Formats: sequence, C-alpha cells, structure tokens
Amino acid sequence: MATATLPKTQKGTEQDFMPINGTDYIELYVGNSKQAAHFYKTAFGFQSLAYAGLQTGLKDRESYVVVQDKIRLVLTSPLKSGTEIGKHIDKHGDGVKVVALWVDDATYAYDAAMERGAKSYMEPKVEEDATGKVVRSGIYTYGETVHIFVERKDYNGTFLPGFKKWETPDYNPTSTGLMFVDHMVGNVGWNKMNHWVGFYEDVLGFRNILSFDDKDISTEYTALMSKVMSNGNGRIKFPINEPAEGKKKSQVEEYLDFYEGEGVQHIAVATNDIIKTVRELKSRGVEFLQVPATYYDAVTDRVGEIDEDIAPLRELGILVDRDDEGYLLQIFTKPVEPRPTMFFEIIQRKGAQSFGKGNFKALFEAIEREQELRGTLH
Ligand code: TYF
Ligand code: FE
Repeated sequence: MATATLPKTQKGTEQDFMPINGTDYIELYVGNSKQAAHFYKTAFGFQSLAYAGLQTGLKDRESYVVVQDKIRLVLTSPLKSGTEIGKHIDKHGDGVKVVALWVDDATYAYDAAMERGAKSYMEPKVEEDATGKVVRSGIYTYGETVHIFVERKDYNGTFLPGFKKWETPDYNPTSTGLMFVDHMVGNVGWNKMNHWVGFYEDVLGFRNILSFDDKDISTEYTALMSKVMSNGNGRIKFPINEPAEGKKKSQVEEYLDFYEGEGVQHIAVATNDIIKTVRELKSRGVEFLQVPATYYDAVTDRVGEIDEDIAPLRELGILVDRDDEGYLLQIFTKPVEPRPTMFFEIIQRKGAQSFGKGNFKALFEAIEREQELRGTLH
C-alpha cells in the first residue's frame, strides 16, 4: 500500500541537522567524456560550461561540465590505464559516481554525517582560485556511489576551482527545457532497501515519505519494492528500489547484474512544458519507452480533466497520473549506455508530489518488452 507522511522536520520543531540547498552536480564516469559531453549537448540540450584536463594541468583524467538551467553534469574519463575511474568504468560501464549536494557548510555536513556512521570518501578540502574558495567533502552511499557536499557561498567562478570555462562558440545547441533534478533513484541489492532507508534517515536526516511494496509495483511477471526518501526541505528526493521475487527477472535485478552492483538507476529531470521538451528530445534522437496505444483509451477516466490535449500525449507516449494534490506527466528514456542500466525520466508536475503509481504497471510492462527484446527476461 502507498502511504504518504510529511517529513518530521515539517511537522514540528525538530531541527534539520543536515540542511541541503539542492543538487549541486552529478558526475558520471564514462568511457569517452568528450563524446559524452557532445551527446548531452546535442541530444539533451545541455550547454558547454567548464573543462579540466590536460589543458589545465591534469595528467590522469579529463572532465567536461555541461549545464541546463540548474542541472550540471560532469563527464569524466581517465587519460591512462589503471586509474580508479578506469576501474569504475570497467566494472560498471558508464554510470553515476557522484551525486553532489549543495550545502552552506561542507565541513559541518561531513562531521555530522561521520558522527552518525557515514563512511568517508573525502575529508573536507578547500580549493581556491582568483574568484574565491569552495569546500568539498564526501561520503559513500550505496555501491561505489558517493555524495560530495559542496560549499560554494564564497565562490564566484564558473564551476569549481581547477576548471576553466569551456567555450564552444561554433556549436551550442539550444536547450530542451530541462530545469532541475526532481529526483534520483538508486537500485540496491536484495533485501537491502531498508538498510539504505536507515542510512538516509540516520546519517543524513532524511524521511521516508512514500512506500511501494511488490503489490503496488508488480506486473504478471516481475516485481520490485521502493521507498522514497526526502530531505527536510523536500529539494532532495531519493527513491530506493530493491528487487522482489516474481515469475521473471525484474528490471532491478537486471540492473544489478549489468551494473555489477548497486547504483543510480534513473535521473528524473523537470520541465514546465513536457510536450515541447519531449518533441525536441525525440527530434534529436533521444529514445523513449513506448506504452501501448490502449493506455490512452482509459487515461481521461483515470485522471479526469487535465490542461493538455490527449492527442500530443498519445503521439509522444507521455504518461499521466493523479494524486490528492494534482497531477503529473512523465516519460522514460531507454538506457543511455550499452548496458541496460541508467536512464532518464522527464517529469512535469502540476501539483502532484507523487511518482506516478498509476503508471507503474504500463511502465513496467514496457520495460519488460525491452527486456524481452534483449533476451534478459527469464
Ligand atoms: O521514481 C519513481 O518512483 C518513478 C517510477 O524502476 C519508477 O519514476 C519506479 C521504479 C522504476 C522505474 C520507475
Ligand atoms: Fe522516477
């Protein structure tokens, strides 16, 4: 059963011991950062922002940073064999290494997390350039994924010290209307969901705001369970999925097999005009999961009146769901790398603060059809 509760910090006087302003950046370790940056510019409409590599004195890695409104992606590749980045890519394929959290005090955030049982990834480190200073610190979360706390209140540079502005005067595809990270989902191992729920509660002061069990999230063949964790102000939402036993291999299990461990499953990005955004993304070659046309026969009965015409939603395959507070529109890309691991969700919220429970069945059946095509639905 799905249950909604307000984060405790919004109910009473309890202090939020881990104030977070939002997602600072997402860093992916990828085989070819230069081409990945081109892909995110061309296909998703990100803009060139910053660069660090040979030209800035780095010898072992190269990073390209792209930006779209509040979303910053860092694409990083090694420049030689035997690096931690290379090992990460060898094991997992391209994937998210860092989910960076924007805080006012990265030293305090680190100390508070460590005191509550976090595993250290990076002790607080001050980095400076002519425009100011940034403090960063980091802790491990599920798998080899890490959270880096970024304190940038005394900084005025382009991205971070050590990076230079990346200027591409000859190639700047337009934005596709993506605005900010709405939520990021982690896939964790069998029976590990509650462990990571406890980690976000104890170490980072998050609250479990929604829960889905295998009865909510199952089709005829596959199942999973999910709990949504939110920080105090609701700007950070991390659903955590674990596989559940079904007749066939669930998508979470498939992810764990191909990623060879726990990791980020999808990045949901918000738009305020999903029809325009999805039309643009499709024209640039982004591939989306397709639900059957019959999905739209019942949609008005299920969600009632909405502002959008059904015709373009049907044409583009955009899903709709309603809750007590309003409705939402969402659509899911196919995985964006060779392994069936990470994908994107495009979401437009019109009041609803939920995650599209009414679409789970149609969505998971669409994922199963993809699994069937690649021969991984056993
Ligand atoms: O983030 C969510 O909960 C929704 C639905 O494997 C969802 O986007 C949940 C699990 C999943 C794919 C999508
Ligand atoms: Fe999602």
